[in-house]
Amino acid sequence: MRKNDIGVIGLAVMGSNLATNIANHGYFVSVFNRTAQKTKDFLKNHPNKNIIPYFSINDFVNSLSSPRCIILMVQSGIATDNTIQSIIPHLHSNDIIVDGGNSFYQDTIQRHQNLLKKKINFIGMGISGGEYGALTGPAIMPGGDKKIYDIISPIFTSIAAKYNDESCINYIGPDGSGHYVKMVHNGIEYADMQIIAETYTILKNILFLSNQEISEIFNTWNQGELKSYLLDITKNILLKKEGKYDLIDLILDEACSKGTGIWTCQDALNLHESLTMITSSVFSRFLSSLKSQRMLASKILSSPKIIPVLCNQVEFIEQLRQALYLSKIISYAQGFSQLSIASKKYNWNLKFYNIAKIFRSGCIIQADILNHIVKVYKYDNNIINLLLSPYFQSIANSYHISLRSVISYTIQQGISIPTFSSAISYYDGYRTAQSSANLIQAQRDYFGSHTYKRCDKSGIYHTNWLQ
Ligand code: NBP
Repeated sequence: MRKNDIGVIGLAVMGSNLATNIANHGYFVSVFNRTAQKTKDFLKNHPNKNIIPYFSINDFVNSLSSPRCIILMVQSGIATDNTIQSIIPHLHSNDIIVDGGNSFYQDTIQRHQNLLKKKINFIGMGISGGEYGALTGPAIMPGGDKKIYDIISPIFTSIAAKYNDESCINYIGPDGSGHYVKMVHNGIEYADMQIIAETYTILKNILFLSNQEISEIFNTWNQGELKSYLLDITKNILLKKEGKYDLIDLILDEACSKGTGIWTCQDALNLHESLTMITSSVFSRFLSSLKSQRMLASKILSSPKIIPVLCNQVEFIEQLRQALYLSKIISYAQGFSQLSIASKKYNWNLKFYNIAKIFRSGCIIQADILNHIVKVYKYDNNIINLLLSPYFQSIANSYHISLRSVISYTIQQGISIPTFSSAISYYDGYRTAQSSANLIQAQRDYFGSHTYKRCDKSGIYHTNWLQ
C-alpha cells in the first residue's frame, strides 16, 4: 500500500492551508485534527486528491513513509506538548516531528532535548505569512539538527515563497534558533505596524487628511524605498468601505496580541539589548487596551492646541516619509542586533545574510529594505549594528533631521508617537560618545557602594560620598 510523504496535525487556518500547499506541489499529505469534524469540513470544502484524512493517530502515523515526518500546526504551549505526547507512542526511532507553530524558543530547546532521548528528531520551524502565505508560499525558518533538516528540506523548499526564483527558506541553526528568528521577525512586525499606525495618526490628526488621501500617500511611498507588504495592505485597508462608511473608522482602537512580541521584549531584557522600538510597540498595544481610562483621561487631562504645520504640506509629508524610513531602519537594526547577541549567547552561529534573504518574500515584514540588509551581511556577518554600514549610515545622516522635525512638531500637538520617539532616542543614544551614565554610576556608588570605573585610570573605585 502506498505510504504518504508527510503528515500535518492541526487543521485550523495555518495547518489546512499548509497541507493544501504541500499537496499542490505533488506530495501526498496525511492530515489529522483533534476535532474530527474540522477534518471533514476541511476536505468537504477543499477536496484535494493528494490529501488523505485520518481519524485516529495510529492510522495517521502508520500512513506515512519512513522516516515519518509530521508537522504540528497547533496552538503553541500545552496544545503542542499534548500533541507530541499523543504521537510519541506511535513513532519509531529517527522519525521526525516538525513544530510549525509559533512556539517559544526555550520550549523548542526543551522539546528537542526530550525527544532526542527517545531517538525522535525534532525541528522547530518558524513559519510566517499568515494563512495566505501558508497556502501560496510562506517564509520558513527551520532550526534543529542540520542532517535532519536536509532530509525534509526538499518538501519545504518547494512550498516556500520565492524571491527571484530563490526559496525563502534556509537552515537557521540548532534547536530553538528557528523559532527564535521567527519570534524576532514578529517583534519587528510589531514595530513596523506601529510606526505605520503613528504615521497614519499624524496624517489624520495633524493634516486632517481623509482615509483615501492617506491611502494615496501610502501608495506613492510604496513605489519607492518604503515598499513593503505592510504598507501595501495598509493602503488597501484605508479604502475598504462598509456601506457609506470607511471600515477603518468603525474599528475599535484597541490592539490585541498573541504573545510573540512580548517574548521578544522579555528576551531583549535578558540579553541586555536595547530593543526600544519593539518594546515601545508592545507597550502601545497595552495602552490602547485601556480604552475606558483613555476616554476618561481625554476629558480631564489637557492637550495643546493644534497649530498649523510650520512648513508647507508637501514638504511635511516628505519629512514624514523620511521619518518613517529611518525609524524602520532603526527598528531592523535593533532586531538584527538582538539576533546577533542571541546567536553568541546560544552558540547558534546565525547567518544574517540567509535570514534577511528568507524575510524578502512570503512573510509579513517583507520589504525592499531587506535587499539592503542582505547586501550588508553578504560581505560581513559580524557587523555590530546595521546603522554603521555605509548605506544605512548615509540614509540616517540625511534623514534624521526630518525624523526630529516630525517628532517635535507632533509632540507639540499632543499626539502620542511613542515608537517614532523611541527611534530618535535610540539613534541619539547610540551615537553619543559621552552619555550621562557617569552620573548613574556615581548615584549607585553613593547609595549602594556599587563602585564605579573611571575614564582617567583603570580599576574599580568606591568613594565615601558623605566625607
Ligand atoms: P490555532 O493557533 O488557532 O490552533 C488551532 C489548532 O490547535 C486546531 O487544530 C486545534 O484543534 C489545535 N489544538 C488546540 Br487549540 N488545543 C489542542 C490540544 N490540546 N491538542 C491538540 N490540538 C489542539 O491555529 P492557527 O492559527 O492555524 O495556528 C497554528 C499554529 O501556527 C500556531 O502555533 C500559531 O501560533 C502559528 N502561526 C499562526 C499564524 C496565523 O496567521 N494564524 C501565522 C504563523 C504561525 P481543534 O480543532 O481540535 O480545536
